[in-house]
Amino acid sequence: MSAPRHRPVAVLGLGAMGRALAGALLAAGSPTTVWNRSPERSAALAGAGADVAGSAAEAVAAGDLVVVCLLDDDVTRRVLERAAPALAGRTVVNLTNGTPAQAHRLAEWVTARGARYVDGGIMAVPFMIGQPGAFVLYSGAEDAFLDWRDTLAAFGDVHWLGADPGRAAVHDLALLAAMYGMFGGFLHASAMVRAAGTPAGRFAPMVAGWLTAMLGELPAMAAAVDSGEHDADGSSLRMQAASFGNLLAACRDLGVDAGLMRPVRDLLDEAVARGHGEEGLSALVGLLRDDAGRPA
Ligand code: FVH
Repeated sequence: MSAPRHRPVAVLGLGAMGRALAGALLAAGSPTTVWNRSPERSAALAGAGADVAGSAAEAVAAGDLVVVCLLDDDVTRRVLERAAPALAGRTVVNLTNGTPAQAHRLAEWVTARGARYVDGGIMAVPFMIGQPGAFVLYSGAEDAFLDWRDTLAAFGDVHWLGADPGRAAVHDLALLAAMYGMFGGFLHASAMVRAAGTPAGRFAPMVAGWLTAMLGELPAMAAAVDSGEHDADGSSLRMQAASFGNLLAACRDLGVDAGLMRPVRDLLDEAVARGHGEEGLSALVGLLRDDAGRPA
């Protein structure tokens, strides 16, 4: 059974995201206490009904749920250390971007202080918080998550990923990798057409149409990645490796740095050299490995 709403919540960190989170909690009716290193950032939230704490420890003491959204793991750890004596009995939901290893370490540290730990990854930018399309990934202490699920829904759709506290972080970072691939591709493409005289604004709808069509390929590509059956479906890696050279040559001619594209060329060439030339693009996943040679 889910717990009643409107229990007291504390928000540590009032950067662009922390302010959006605190605003969403207030709008949903949660009594909210906020703390930030630079106190001036709390003014608008105070006007919207937030209590402003003078220290992180004071804020933690005021909230049954403590939502943390700070710059990074180092800052989070330092802020929570200052509030450590107040942590027992509370639930910490850490929405600061971090790695799975950081989530594991913090979960252990928070749990050792008598609190429950849920790690989260926010898949939204600040203006999207509380709006359709925003979602947040969670993993860690399931009882704590279920206890606070309705309150957390103020931020956006909730996605539970299980008891391993690192799972939210790895999915968050993987989704960011997909996003940077897309935006990096768009910026590279824009540099090319701008060098040829087309403004990015005129080009963007063309990119949107193309990427939307390509998005339709994702389910089949995912099935290929999972099964290891990399059918070319008319677009072999051999063909793509041959035409990719044109992309790099055109960049040279246009005076556009091809730094974002060269790793793709290298992967295509390596795949062909290893005998995967008649397979499809999904086969590249088998070549993604770290320096120690561990496969993706
Ligand atoms: N904004 C976004 O688009 C993304 C969306 C997805 C999630 N990320 C992550 O959210 C964390 C916070 O991001 P943010 O956008 O709020 O970041 P800033 O506006 O830069 O605010 C940073 C807050 O951290 C505080 N802070 C920094 N250093 C310290 C410190 N040494 N001691 C105490 N607090 C510190 C800072 O305080 P102040 O500068 O206002 O005093 C802000 O509260 C982040 O992990 C994103 O990756 C956002």
